[in-house]
Amino acid sequence: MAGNRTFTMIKPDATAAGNTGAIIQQIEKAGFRIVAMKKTALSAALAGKFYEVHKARPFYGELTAYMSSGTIVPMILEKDNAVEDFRKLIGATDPKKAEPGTIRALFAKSIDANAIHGSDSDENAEIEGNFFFSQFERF
Ligand code: 3AN
Repeated sequence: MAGNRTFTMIKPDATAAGNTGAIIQQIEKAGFRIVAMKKTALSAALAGKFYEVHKARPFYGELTAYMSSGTIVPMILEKDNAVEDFRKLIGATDPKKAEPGTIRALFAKSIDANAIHGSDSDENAEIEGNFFFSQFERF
């Protein structure tokens, strides 16, 4: 059965462009409830840890450097069928291929600076949410 929580983070390109509020509005309008949220930044080492599953990919160095280049807004979100519905809302990894109206089509600059992250499974949503939030930060 699909779970009802996912994890997201608004990436440095989107926070720097002043799109944090507009993106949160799209998320809430789509029916997601914000369970936890904060503004923070990752060191290169912590970004490396977060993206450890991509360690073997050619873009790993670029990705971790980029993700530690500015502020991010991580969130835990709740809705039925959260992981799948959220990935539909954000659109394809490459904004050029993202459906019109999706968050990446609207706000992403490139395949690496692509505005927002969305967990790809219930299991990863749990792991990623736990990476950023303690039980006392969830409401
Ligand atoms: P998604 O975030 O859509 O699940 P993944 O899991 O394939 O995409 O990739 C994780 C992150 O790595 C992406 N959000 C993007 O920032 C970056 N990335 C993916 N593919 C590339 C690529 N070919 N070149 C540069 N960065 C990439």
